[in-house]
Amino acid sequence: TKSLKETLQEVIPAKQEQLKKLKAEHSQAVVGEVKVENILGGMRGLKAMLWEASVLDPNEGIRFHGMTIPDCQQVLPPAPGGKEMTAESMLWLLLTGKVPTPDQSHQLSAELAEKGELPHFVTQLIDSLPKTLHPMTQLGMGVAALNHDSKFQAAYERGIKKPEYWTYTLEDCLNLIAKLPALAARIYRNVYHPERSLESVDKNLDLVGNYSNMLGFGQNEHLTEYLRLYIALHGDHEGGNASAHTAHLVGSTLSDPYISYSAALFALAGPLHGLANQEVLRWQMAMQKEIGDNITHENIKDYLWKTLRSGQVVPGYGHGVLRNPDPRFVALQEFCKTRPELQASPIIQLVQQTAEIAPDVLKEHGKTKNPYPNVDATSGCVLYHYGLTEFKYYTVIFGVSRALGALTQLVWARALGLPLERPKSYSMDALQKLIKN
Ligand code: NMX
Ligand code: MLT
Repeated sequence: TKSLKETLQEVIPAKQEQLKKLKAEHSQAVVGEVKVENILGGMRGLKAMLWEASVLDPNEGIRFHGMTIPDCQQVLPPAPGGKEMTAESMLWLLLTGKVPTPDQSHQLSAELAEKGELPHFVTQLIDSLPKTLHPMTQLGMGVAALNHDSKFQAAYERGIKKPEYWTYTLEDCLNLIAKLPALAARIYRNVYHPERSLESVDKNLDLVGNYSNMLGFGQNEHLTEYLRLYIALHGDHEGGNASAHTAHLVGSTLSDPYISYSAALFALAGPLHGLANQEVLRWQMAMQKEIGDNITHENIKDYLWKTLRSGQVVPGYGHGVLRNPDPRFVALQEFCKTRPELQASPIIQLVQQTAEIAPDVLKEHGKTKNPYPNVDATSGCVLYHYGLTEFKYYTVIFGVSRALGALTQLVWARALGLPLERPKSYSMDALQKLIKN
């Protein structure tokens, strides 16, 4: 059985060749134009980044190396005894473009579990932080601190050559992904359950099996399976989303993967991006409190209008690229349908009812280009139902997941020798001059 590194070694030369050819034969080809609206509008729609592992279609959603979510659910190996694809099999696909065998996926699980414990100084650092510090800030700090042991940084200081960059980057990326469950679970324990002891990494479990176990939910196989699906699905969403883009930008300076991904986590921690999943639960609970037991179509509609009239966004709705319901939302909703206890859950029912009503309200409101739910509209309610109720923690789980895609691209950026990212900016005066010319 070929290892992940051996598989990558095999696929890299063809990709390097493809890049060389693109540069040699098509450097001057035009694939779009830059309008003033792109510059003023957060670069929305601008075709300006190379990103290998996934491409987002506005109507049909994400494809990982050409595969839809249902395709992945069909072919990516689950954990022993489980049904949902594992984080490891998604990582393998993202990195190599190939579907791993169950053996390869389990080998990767074993490799990650082997590297999964945190260095002592990081546990000390995390334990010293106030419980009131947001879990995402703690996660970003812990990830940044792990760069103490960066192999890439040490090798760069020694003076390695460019073709060697990717191997050290890969080593750092795998080390980081391996340690994220212990780090994220420690933050959860410290902030919400300081009385609990923490499980150590079990060498026989997959990454998410370990994460669930360390969070204290190891006995709940349904929640563990949900987390597997959640973490695989949130892994990558092409390159332009704020967190992935941040990792790419920072990584392009040859910052090591730890500090590059730490920066990405702070982009994820904004309410227009990953923090929306925390906001959705907070908002749905406030809705439930206001409506009480009398949950009707009209009451939900009124609450949606109240939110919009107060000038706030409806969290979990809209998207920078998507123009249809997010297929990740659909896949997580399908998970709810397979289990009677989830279908009977009041919070899950409320999320479902809201998703039926909100698009029409948002269309009538007339501002958002996409009135449909994104993944954050539903990702938290299953966690809540199964007892992971501390929604300020939810973005941390997204942060554990997004490492799969953002770090994959760091490996590819180094393997392809991609340059420092440095777009051109203009002041309004300079832009006006440019328009006149
Ligand atoms: N509720 C109310 N207004 C909205 C919403 C919404 N859910 N979505 C967009 N709008 C408004 C938006 O604020 C903007 O208003 P204005 O012209 O006054 O600035 C207008 O509609 C046009 O925005 P769009 O071009 O449709 O959206 P954009 O690409 O700028 O932003 C989001 C995309 C996702 C930031 C935006 O839809 C939003 O704020 N959604 C709510 C927060 C959310 O769910 N974020 C999670 C995204 C997914 N993720 O995990 O990262
Ligand atoms: C994501 O998963 O990163 C979000 O859906 C936001 C995006 O793609 O812009």
